[in-house]
Amino acid sequence: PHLLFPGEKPQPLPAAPTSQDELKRIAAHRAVDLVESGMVLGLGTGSTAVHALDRIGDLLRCGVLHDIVGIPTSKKTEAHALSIGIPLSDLDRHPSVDLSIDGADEVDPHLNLVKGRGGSLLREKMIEGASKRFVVIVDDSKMVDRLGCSGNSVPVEIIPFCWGYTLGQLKKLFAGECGFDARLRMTGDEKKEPFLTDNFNYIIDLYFENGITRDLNEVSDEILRLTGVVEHGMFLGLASSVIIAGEDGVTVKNK
Ligand code: ABF
Repeated sequence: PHLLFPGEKPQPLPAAPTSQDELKRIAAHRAVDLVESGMVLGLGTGSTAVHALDRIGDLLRCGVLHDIVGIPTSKKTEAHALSIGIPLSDLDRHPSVDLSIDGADEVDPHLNLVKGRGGSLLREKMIEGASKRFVVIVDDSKMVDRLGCSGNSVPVEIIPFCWGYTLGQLKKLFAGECGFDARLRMTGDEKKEPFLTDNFNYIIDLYFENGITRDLNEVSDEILRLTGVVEHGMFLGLASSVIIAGEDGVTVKNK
């Protein structure tokens, strides 16, 4: 069932070529079709998730949806959701989330994800992990054969205390990997200040030349075992469905 404003006609898929942002919007709107009044929603972060937020805001404003509570996965999402009138809560007050909708940086054939290029991976993992259903929305450029092989990083959130030590520990963990690199994420005009997450932590970006070739769960455990590590951006087995928008249409993959 498609959620439509009163009098709104279902939109046919636009003729190709379609911009990447349009594909993100199409995937996001398809996910919002799953939202029902009364739900507790995990609200994702990023340029794809923002289309879902805007749609939910519009549907609330015109009364098609009501009694929605949103749990934002970042301060940026919190500010945007408030600006468009989505009532907000948190996991303390709503520990069980009905549905989370969020983007991803990479999706592998088993629906494992890399997330966190935007730096919000910790709150995303807490909220999406607490969700009965987690729907990922992507354009087809995010689909990969193996996590870490798109040239983008696998982010790891660490505590700032002695970050150089933690960086060294992570480098040691992957010393045998061909072409592996790990770098502290920097920000600012001259990229001289460490990027700070919403939780006042740092991010170390791991780069794998050929993607992660070892067992993902083992790699996850090894990273999490390092004491300075808070969380990493591999979301293994968490996604219930992935909605992929491409120029040929929308594909939905379920776990
Ligand atoms: C967040 O936004 C992430 O975890 C991921 O890093 C990113 C995807 O961003 P976009 O939709 O802008 O490509 O959900």
